[in-house]
Amino acid sequence: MKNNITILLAGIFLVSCKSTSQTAGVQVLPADKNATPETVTLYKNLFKSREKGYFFGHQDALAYGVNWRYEEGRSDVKDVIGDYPAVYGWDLGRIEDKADKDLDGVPFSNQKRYVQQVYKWGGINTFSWHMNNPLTGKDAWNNEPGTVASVLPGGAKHELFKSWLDNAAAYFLTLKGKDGKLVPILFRPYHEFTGNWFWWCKNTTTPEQFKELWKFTVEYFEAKGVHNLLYVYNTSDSGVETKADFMEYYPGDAYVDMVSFDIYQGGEEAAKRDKFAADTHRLVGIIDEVAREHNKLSAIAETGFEQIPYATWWTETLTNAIANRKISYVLVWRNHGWNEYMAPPRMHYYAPYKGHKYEADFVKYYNQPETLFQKEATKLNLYKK
Ligand code: BMA
Repeated sequence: MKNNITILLAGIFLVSCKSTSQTAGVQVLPADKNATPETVTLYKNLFKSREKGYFFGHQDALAYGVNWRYEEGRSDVKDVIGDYPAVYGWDLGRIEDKADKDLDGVPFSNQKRYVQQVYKWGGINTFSWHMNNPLTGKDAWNNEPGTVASVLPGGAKHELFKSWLDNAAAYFLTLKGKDGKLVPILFRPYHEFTGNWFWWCKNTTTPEQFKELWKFTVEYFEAKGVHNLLYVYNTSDSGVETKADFMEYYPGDAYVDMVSFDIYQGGEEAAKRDKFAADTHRLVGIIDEVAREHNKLSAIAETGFEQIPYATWWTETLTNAIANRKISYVLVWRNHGWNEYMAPPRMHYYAPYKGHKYEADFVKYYNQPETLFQKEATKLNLYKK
């Protein structure tokens, strides 16, 4: 009897520990201590919504799709399932030069309207930045050694780099909803840094330089009064075998709100599919563990299988890879359609469109209880306490 009571008391203790740590998760605050009330509320609600499932996201979802561009209210995802994604990815690339259009041709004036529309629906906006190389003036993929050193304080391109951050800051401060509030943004700078294809990647940048770059950026935006950002740390699948690899360039809990990775399936062969599934599963395990240990959110910030040439990619490959891990969202890359600039020129898209051979599988995926799209996001009232 005494033993039974001990077991019972131990059980009650364990249950209460578990609920305390979950509550602690909900109580954490964004890295930016002056984050706007809506940003804080979104952050807290994202912790809660993990219990319901994960949001589905699509890059440039409202701007264009396969065989269409700039049709108000249209989205390839919506054409297939009758609902929009819940997360909408955008890119700042070319804001450096105050260009009219982003690097993929979307007018910033349109992008801004889409961001406002998403906020009105109660969806989530996320931004990456394929920032040009400030040292050479070429694009983000110009991985000239020494570029990061050149933009840090004391570097030859520091002032130029700051002027680019100024342009981004000014733009972020124009993203206001009809309610006059700044739209909260999941901001994912210096993405995929464990690869070797961007100027901020680890092949040309030391951990100290990367951390300094990251902290400088966060502090610069804060000093400019930009308080509607949640900061998303993001690796590629490349270069990350272990949790230690994932954390090697981590700038610290005070500068990060969400941890994430990008991964793409590279081919149709069973071996490629199995590799994608195994790598994704392992990486989701790593971000899940890091998120728990550091009280952060986690996500698959970019993924996809170009043209989705596989009948059950959504309901089997991707679903099984995520399994029962608690992530906030998974976002698939853009539906450009025919892309003559790619080598070789080809159809470039990652979400299905109406008429896609395997769209039925996406409908099944949509109907899974754990995948959350816009209608669910609207119900969750992510910007309300
Ligand atoms: C790549 C491709 C490119 C695009 C870039 C940035 O994956 O989609 O066409 O310019 O992302 O969006």
